[in-house]
Amino acid sequence: MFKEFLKKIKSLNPSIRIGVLSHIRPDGDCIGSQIALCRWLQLQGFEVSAFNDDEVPENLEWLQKNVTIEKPDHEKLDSCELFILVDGNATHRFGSFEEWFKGKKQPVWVIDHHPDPEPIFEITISETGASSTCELIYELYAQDDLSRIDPEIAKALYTGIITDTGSLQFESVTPKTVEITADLLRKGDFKPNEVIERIYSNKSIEQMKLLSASLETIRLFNNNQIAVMYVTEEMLNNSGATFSDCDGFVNYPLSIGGVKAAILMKDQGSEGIRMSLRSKSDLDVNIWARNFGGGGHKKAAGAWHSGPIEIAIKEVVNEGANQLKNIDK
Ligand SMILES: [Mn+2]
Repeated sequence: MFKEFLKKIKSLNPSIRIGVLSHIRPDGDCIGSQIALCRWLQLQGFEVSAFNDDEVPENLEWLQKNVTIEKPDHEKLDSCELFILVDGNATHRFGSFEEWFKGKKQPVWVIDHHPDPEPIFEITISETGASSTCELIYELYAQDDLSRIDPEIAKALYTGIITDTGSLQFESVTPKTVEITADLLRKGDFKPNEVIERIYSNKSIEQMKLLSASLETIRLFNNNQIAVMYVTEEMLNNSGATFSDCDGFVNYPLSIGGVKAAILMKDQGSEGIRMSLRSKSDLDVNIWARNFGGGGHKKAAGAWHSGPIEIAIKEVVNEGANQLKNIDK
């Protein structure tokens, strides 16, 4: 999988600077894979810069030890001779980098597990069967030298795998995924609860109030097979929470018995409605989301609607119902 990657990277002059980017609105998998890849590159002797337009979420900040993720600017980007993108396969997922990169000549490589990568990269490591990008970065170490994985790297990779698989519960989890996490526990010399508590047990009272209000909005459609839940700016004001506090909310409507797919709609007023789509059936939310300017995986995707909320619910549910009809045929 990394044969060409390893051959090429080991032929580069190690004095060059490599820029590693994670996608906007970062999650555990992109931050974990970014840090573990940066460490691997540092161990090869390269100068490395880690970029993201957005702030690292508070519950992931602790992963930054020998690697600090910074906002890119033109000067910093200009100093890199190669870019590697992780956990996203289209340049628009990487914020201001896309605009800056227009007309530039530096090679761009990508390591990712989402379907349909843009055909523009010099090297594309695209494994849709992998649970997470962190699983792929572990594979990079495995194909080079597994003994390089120290506790910092192990925790970064473990965090990414755990957050991208709903704590090893999703369909994407294979025996290999579990074997990798076991090896990371061994190499990092830590207990699973250390990471789980840092990631999940730091919720705020504001977030709890927002969750409570959003649960009230759950509605079921199409013989109770499609669940919709929403969050509005007014609900944020009332609770004191922010839209980023909605992470994971979509799992509540999805967990209702008989529900095949769930949508969380974040109504951002004049900026439209940002949607998270989740499936626990054959309904492919990647295809569903593509009808609304988005995409992702079969079981998890994001999309957008111009609003207003009632129109969005109607149109999005209709599209999902049509797809369920086609599956039943
Ligand atoms: Mn991922």
